[in-house]
Amino acid sequence: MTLTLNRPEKLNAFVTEMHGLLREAMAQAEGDAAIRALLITGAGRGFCAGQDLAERDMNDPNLDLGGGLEKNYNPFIRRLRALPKPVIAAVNGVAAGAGANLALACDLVLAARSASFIQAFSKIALVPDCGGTWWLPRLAGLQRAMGMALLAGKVSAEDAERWGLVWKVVDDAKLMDEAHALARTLAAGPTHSYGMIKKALYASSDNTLDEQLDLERDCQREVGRHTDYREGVAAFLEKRKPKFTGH
Ligand code: T3D
Repeated sequence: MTLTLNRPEKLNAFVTEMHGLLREAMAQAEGDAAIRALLITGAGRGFCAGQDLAERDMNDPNLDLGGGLEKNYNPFIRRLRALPKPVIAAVNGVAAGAGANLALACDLVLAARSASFIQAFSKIALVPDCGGTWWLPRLAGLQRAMGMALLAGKVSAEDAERWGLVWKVVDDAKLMDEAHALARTLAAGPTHSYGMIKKALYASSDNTLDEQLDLERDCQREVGRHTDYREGVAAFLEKRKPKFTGH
């Protein structure tokens, strides 16, 4: 399933209406067993410029940006990370603010060579959100996270790849072909075990080795009962390609 952020005239900056559409898309991705990979990209020349800055009422004495995160952004990020299916970001252009951190929330990030990542928040006196303060130091290290967050500069796709923020940079013209090919490959894979891989890897940075070994044991016990495991081993022994059902 492809989810295209579609407000190209404003670089797909988020407005409230988009959050409703994102909720519907997530419900579909979660509920439909035939959907075995989710691809997120942006329409036009940008991926997503984050929150639409014109949408907030600066004269509202009760303006509560935390409330907006709690209601819209945080549930979306949590659902993306918890989706037991691979999520790919195809970053086709600039990804700024919440847009950058939405991309980083995805399981694999493909970036067009001309794409860029901007932790734009401090330019408008905000702090990184949508999980940015959690995964920037984990992916890129504390110095680079600090530099990106304090200086809010543009990080090229190539630097982002070198820093571990991005799986792969591809030529602009090839981005969507590569992204669709990757999505098709993953959608034909052992979806149930992919879900377990996500669970184990995302838990790892908060676990001790002992806790992680226990988690791996539990995950392996579960996937070992799945028909996809039997199919994978049978296909190996019969020297053929496996046909995973994923569910
Ligand atoms: O409020 C809360 O809920 C708190 C949560 C916040 C989460 C956040 O995401 S905060 C960070 C918000 N994003 C930004 O601060 C980025 C703002 N945008 C930019 O700095 C630049 O647009 C870019 C560096 C991303 C791209 O620059 P450039 O030169 O390629 O494009 P542009 O000309 O600036 O933008 C094109 C159009 O999109 C332009 O509209 P116009 O003048 O042609 O009608 C521009 O105003 C609009 N646009 C871009 N980003 C936003 C935006 N409009 C509203 N909000 C935006 N974030």
